[in-house]
Amino acid sequence: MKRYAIAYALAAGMLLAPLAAGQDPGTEELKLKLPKPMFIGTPTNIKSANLEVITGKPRGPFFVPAGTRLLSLERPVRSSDMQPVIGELDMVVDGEKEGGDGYFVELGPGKQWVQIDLGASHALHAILAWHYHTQARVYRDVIVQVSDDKDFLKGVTTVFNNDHDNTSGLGIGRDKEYVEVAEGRLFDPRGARARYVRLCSSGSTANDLNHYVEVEVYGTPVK
Ligand SMILES: [Ca+2]
Ligand SMILES: [Ca+2]
Repeated sequence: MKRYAIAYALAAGMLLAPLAAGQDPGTEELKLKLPKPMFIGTPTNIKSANLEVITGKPRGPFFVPAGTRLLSLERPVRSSDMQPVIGELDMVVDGEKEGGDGYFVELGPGKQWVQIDLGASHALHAILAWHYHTQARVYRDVIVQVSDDKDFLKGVTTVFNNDHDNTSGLGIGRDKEYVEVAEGRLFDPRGARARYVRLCSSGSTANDLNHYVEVEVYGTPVK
């Protein structure tokens, strides 16, 4: 076999590699390590004004550009509450996602945020958050923003906002509230470029405190 023939065969083989439904060429499925579910079944007793329809179905595959990797592991974390009620801020990015006591950081009452510094601007392709998944609850006013400005004063892209009545003052959100589950919530930043990722919340259906088990940010370097 001549060299160009081998090259042709390799190229053909790559083109013939099976693509999953809904997958674009040049993408791959985002592989996640998910924690054990802490409750079974579909919660029916949660009342909230802006709640999405609960299906109880798993998320299904999510595709990201080839070469996407986890950027947030053990990166520096800042917060509006630098002295958490329970736990430490570095628990947000320590890779531990299990439910239960000892795995979450608890921030003070009302509106609070955590912010992860990725060290450099990246093209972001997935942001996952686990607030608390030991019991079914809905966190209020969940807003996910990214920016190259550590103070989020300029160049801010809002990835998700379910503050439908603008209690946070960051603008009316069009997204729905959701019930926390073990697979976490995936937010799609659609390639937005940023160094910093900030997540806001304002208590939950359980109490007025704010919790994070883990946040994961996936992306690719900016060339
Ligand atoms: Ca953790
Ligand atoms: Ca609100």
